[in-house]
Amino acid sequence: MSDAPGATAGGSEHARVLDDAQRNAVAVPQLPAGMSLAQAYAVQHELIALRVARGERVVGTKLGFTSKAKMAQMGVSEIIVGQLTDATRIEAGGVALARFIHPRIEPEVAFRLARDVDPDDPDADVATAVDAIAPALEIIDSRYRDFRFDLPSVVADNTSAAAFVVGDWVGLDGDVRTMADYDVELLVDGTVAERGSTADILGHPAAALHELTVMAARYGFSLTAGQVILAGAATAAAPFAAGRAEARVHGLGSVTVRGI
Ligand code: OOG
Ligand code: MG
Repeated sequence: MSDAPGATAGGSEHARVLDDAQRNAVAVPQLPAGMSLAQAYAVQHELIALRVARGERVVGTKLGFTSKAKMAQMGVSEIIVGQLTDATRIEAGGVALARFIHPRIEPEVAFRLARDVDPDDPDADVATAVDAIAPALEIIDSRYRDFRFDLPSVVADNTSAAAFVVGDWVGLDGDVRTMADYDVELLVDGTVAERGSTADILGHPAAALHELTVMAARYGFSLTAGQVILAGAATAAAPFAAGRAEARVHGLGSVTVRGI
C-alpha cells in the first residue's frame, strides 16, 4: 500500500488476498501495520465490491465489539461495522464446516430496518427505524492466522463475518429504545456455553443502533429498508464444531444451527 496518509492505493490487493482467503478457507497474515481505519474500511468496501461483482447482494450490516465480553475476548475495544451478504445467510439448519477456517459462534439479536435511513441526516437514527427483532446466531471466522488481528485488520476483513442465521421476527411494539432487557444464552450441544443480556450491548442495543448511524456516515455504509442489523454479541464467542449451536433470547425466542 502507499505510504501517503489517507491513501487507499494498494487496497485492492489487500481486498483480493482477503477474498481468496475466505473462498479457499485458508488463513493469511494480518495487514501491514500502520493502516488507518479509513483505509481499512476502504479495503472492506473493495472486498464487498468483489463479492457483489460475483452476484452477491448486501442484505445487512453488523456491529462488532459492542459488549465488554467480546472486547475482552479479542483484545479490541472499538466498535466496528461489517456487511452481511445473501451468500452468508443460512436459511436451513445446517452449514458445512469445510467452508470456514477456524469458525466461532456467538449469540446475536437481529433488528430489521423498516425504512431507508440517510446517515448524513443529522436527525437520522437507526434506533427509530426498526420494526422487528429476532434471535440470531453469527458465525465468525477471521481470515487471519490464529484468529488474531489488530483493529484495522479486522475491519478490512469485514469484521470476521462468515455466516448468520436469523430466527423468527417479532414485531416491535413501538420504539426499540423502550425494548426490555433480554437474557441471552449460547448453547453448544445443549449445554450453556456463554450467558449475557441484551443490556450488555452498550447498555442497550438502541445505543448500538445509534452508533451504527454515526459510523455509517463516517465510513460510507448504506442503510436500506429490509436490511438485517446484528447489534453485536452480548457474550464471548465459542468454537463452532460439528454439532448443534443455539442462541436463546429469553422472552423472544431461539434459533439453532448445526455444523456438519
Ligand atoms: C470480530 C467480530 C466481532 C461481535 O459481535 O462483536 C463481532 C471478531 O470477534 O472476530 O461480530
Ligand atoms: Mg457478531
